[in-house]
Amino acid sequence: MQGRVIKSTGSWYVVQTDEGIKNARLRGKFKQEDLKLTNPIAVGDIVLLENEADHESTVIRDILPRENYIIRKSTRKAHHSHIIASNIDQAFLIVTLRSPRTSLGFIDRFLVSTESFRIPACIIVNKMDLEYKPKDLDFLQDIHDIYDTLGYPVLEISALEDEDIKLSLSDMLKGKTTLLSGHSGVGKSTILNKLVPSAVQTTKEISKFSAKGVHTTTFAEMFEIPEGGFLIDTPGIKEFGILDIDQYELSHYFVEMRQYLGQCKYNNCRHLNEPGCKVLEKMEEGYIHPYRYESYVNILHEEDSHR
Ligand SMILES: Nc1nc2c(ncn2[C@@H]2O[C@H](COP(=O)(O)OP(=O)(O)O)[C@@H](O)[C@H]2O)c(=O)[nH]1
Ligand SMILES: [Mg+2]
Ligand SMILES: [Zn+2]
Repeated sequence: MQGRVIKSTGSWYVVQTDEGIKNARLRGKFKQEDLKLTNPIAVGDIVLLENEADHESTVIRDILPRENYIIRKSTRKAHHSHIIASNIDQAFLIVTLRSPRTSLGFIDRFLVSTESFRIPACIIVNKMDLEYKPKDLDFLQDIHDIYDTLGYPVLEISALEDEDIKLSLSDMLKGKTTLLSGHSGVGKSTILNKLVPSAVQTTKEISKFSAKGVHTTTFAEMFEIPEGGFLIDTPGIKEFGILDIDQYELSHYFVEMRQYLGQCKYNNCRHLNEPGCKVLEKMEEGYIHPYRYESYVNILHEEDSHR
């Protein structure tokens, strides 16, 4: 029997199968794509299940190769990683113009991550029902100017408007596994609860647990949307870290820089101030947005200081 892991507690897994929901345990060890992992199974994994002889319990026998996954450094074990979720079709970054304002730097970090994980990304500007000042609307215009042009769809919604949620989002979500991400307070839970009414209780329970300090580690959880598709909520994860991206590799994850790579004078160009740098030249000519270039430099330097 095959199924998809929709929840992990670390010791047992909730798996959705054609025969309904099964609670399964892990038996044995799996070889994992050369990764040192603290968790062998993650939400989104497709697994093979077997009933134990007593028919009372189910075990996970094997895991199918992952199409992709998002991962972060383990906080518990050095040189180990933690898979947050796998087999993701697209990632939605929920952003807001004000309270809290999502910075362009944060958006770019997110996009570097999704590019490195090979997951298509989309930017959802939420809380469009609020009144905004001209400077907030200028910021919205910047978001459109920068990301629409790069091929990252930018959508404006209000999670409080049922029409917006149903019409704008449902079509994009149908049949797909979508990761919801964004700063705390941007409306992720509101969106999730509107799309998956049965999730309400679950999210309440999780916050009740963590408030008491009983359940401090939060795991990603996957919810089935009644109209089709899955949503992955990652409580407690503001930002998945940029993991071991080589300084010469970073520019590959800036889609607009990719086409110029290999055209710089030096093949170990970091596109900072090297002579004959094609990326700098294109930025000066206006083909690369100065804000994006600024993010590139900031990420490069931050990553440098971690080395
Ligand atoms: N005005 C307005 N408020 C919203 C909208 N979406 C969420 N909120 C409010 O923003 C706050 C944070 O929302 P929540 O869903 O908990 O954000 P999360 O931390 O990303 O899960 C709550 O008070 C929501 O009611 C929206 O579209 N418009
Ligand atoms: Mg929330
Ligand atoms: Zn260069």
